[in-house]
Amino acid sequence: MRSVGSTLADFEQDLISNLYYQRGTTLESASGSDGYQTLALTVRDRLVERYARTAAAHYEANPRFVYYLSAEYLLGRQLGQNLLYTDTERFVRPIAADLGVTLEDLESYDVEPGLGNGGLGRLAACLMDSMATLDIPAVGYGIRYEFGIFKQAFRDGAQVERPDDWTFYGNPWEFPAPDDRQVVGFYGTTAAALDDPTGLRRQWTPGEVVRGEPSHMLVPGYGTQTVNIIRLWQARASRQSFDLSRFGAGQYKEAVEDIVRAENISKVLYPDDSTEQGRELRLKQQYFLVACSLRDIIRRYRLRNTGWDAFPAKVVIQLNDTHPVMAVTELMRLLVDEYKLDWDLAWSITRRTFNYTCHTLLPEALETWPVAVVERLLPRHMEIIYAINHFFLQEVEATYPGDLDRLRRLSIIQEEPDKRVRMAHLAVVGSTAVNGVAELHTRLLAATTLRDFAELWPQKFHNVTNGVTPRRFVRLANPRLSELITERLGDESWLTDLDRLEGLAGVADDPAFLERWRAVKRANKVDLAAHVERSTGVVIDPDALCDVMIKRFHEYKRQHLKLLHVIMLFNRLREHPDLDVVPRTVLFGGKAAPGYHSMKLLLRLVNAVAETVNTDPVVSRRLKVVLPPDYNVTRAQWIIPAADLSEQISLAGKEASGTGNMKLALNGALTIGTLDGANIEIRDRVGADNFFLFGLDAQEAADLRRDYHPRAYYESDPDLRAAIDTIAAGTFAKGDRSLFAPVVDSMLGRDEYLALADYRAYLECQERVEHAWRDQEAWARMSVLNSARSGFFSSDRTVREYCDRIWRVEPVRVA
Ligand code: OAK
Repeated sequence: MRSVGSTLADFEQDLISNLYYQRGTTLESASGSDGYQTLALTVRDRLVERYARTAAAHYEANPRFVYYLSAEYLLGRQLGQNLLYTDTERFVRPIAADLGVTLEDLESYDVEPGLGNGGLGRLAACLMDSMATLDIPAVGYGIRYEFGIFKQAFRDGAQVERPDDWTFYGNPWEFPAPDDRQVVGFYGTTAAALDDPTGLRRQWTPGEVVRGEPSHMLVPGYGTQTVNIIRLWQARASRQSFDLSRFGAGQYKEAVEDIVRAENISKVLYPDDSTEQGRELRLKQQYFLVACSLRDIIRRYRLRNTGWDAFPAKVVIQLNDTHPVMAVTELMRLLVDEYKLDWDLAWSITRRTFNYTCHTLLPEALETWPVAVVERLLPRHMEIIYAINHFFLQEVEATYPGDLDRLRRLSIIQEEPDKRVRMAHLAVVGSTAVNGVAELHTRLLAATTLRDFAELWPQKFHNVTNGVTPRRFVRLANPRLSELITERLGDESWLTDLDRLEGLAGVADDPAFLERWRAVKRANKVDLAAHVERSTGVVIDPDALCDVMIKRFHEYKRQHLKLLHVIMLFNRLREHPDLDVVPRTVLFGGKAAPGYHSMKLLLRLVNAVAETVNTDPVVSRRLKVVLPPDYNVTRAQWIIPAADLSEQISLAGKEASGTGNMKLALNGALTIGTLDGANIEIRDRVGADNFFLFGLDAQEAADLRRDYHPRAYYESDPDLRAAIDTIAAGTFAKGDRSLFAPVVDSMLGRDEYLALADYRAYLECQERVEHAWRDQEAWARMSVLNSARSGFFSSDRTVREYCDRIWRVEPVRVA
């Protein structure tokens, strides 16, 4: 086999050849898109070679593999990453310059695969990156949604959702693997298996069958030869689905009905679940992912192993939250019904194979499925769930004889008010290890949400604090800072050993270094200003404090608390035009779920406040508010390097971890935050002096919630009252008092997440921020210390902890 060369000349040669033979065009007639696709293919060739060597090394070593099952992956753009990981950017810049284009022009064609909603999906991508970097044999499994997370646009300030047709121009980064397709069944009936006296083995005859077709994306490690893959499944109708006779009879719609139904399964990321059909489709998606992936895992296992005894030694499956939890029942079904293992052995294998990561504390985010729906869609799986539950409750009964209430609380089946399957319970029962994603989160899981389980099986519960990949979120996002760090530390080894950032602490008092640190931040802010102007038309001042709140819009995250602060500043500046306040740009970024009406209204209010603030001749000299549309991984990479202040202001006890908080701290933003999620661990590390803490802690919040009267805060705090009254008066709606009335009503009525209770503390904390900002050198020092002491938040550390404590896997070096 011809191998790709490593010189500039080889690279150039391959570009020409790919342009001709893959794109079928010439230099003279190539479009911008041809240029991008050609470059992508040429870089990809370099990865393919490593992938082939990785596959060979893995085959040879027959190691224990990590299989990561996740309904979401937010990978971000691939071109920049793959240029970095193949060290070919140095070739591309001069070649592009010769051709009169820039690398940035070419990158603008690189479409980010938006196969996730937020934190959980991005974490999956960071962990995959770190696994490859640490040479851990791993495969990620997911769904190849035809339409990813919707594109957010604003019409009259209101969010409108546009479909994300991310593969419209083709995706050069994936390889279809039709030979590895799988067949998946749904619906149908079950019957007793004739050869099984226990009644535990049964036979399922599905009523509908679809194909799962895989393609894979390459996941290279940084500074190593390993290239792992993420295998994404797309649903296709089985080949018999096209009804030729109907088509011939002119019944065109009916002829393709089955095809449409099958292909709807992977049509869109999390379809609207506010209708019965929508909910069933979601469960169908989950099972589709699980069924295809497990068959593939077994296929891979059997390439090098026989029998089932070694299965849990060779296969560890990590469940990314509850979405893939049907895998527990599917593995049982495969082992018992299809491979004829007896129940106890199958159960022992299953339990030793799975682990479960929980990513939430919100009760409404804990999935449950109506028994009736599961029974219809997956009749055999429902029987298996009942059987698992039966044996599990026997175990509980033996431990706590006669404790009926505990049985009811622990049961996988919820009985009241309607019968439902509690997916988190199934996950815990079917797993060896269960982990939370930050220390506080794990503690609260064990004390509240999963308390009975933590009492029953304390040894099952672990904490693995999240992390982020420094390759994407420092090196790629912030090349200027990376260069300064590398120069200071002497080499680039910090990119795979992030604790080395501590070396920066030694120069945190060196005025010359601080000057350069500030110059980097300012240059990043100039870049961000250009992006903001392009996307919103608003001109922002690169010397203003860049105050960012970027995350999904959710009430518990409390974007409205930030907005109340903004409105207070607006009121003050209008009243006292000469007031000496720190110039500030408040940047929001984030989407609201299409059916989450209160948050969509809040987005609209943010836009309305932005419009009013930015067009006020007096106020806009010191304050700007922007909400660039369609926040995603690409935009995160533009915003994070420019941030001075990171808003992490969720109500304590609600944010499982947060990972944006880590990305921002690593890039030298100072955090203003509550004692929530990983904020606590960030503060512990960067030092209380370098972190702006405010607000109730989790215990205080839980106590206050029991008897809470938001109106009392409104009535006793003139600033708060003025801010809320400004909204109520229609100031941001051209005098219309009704448009934003629901926002006001929700704050004064329930204020579910205690924003009013934390308002005063937040304001005072923002005053401390202003005070600190006025001493730019001191601020820069705090900024350096934030980066220097955030090395712990590398996802490499996270993956090492999973490897040591949960997965017990060893690296396999690829030659
Ligand atoms: C999504 C769906 C269901 C349950 C949880 C999520 C989710 O995205 N959770 C987020 O996961 C991140 C990664 O662990 C955490 O950092 C966020 O705090 C959490 O909200």
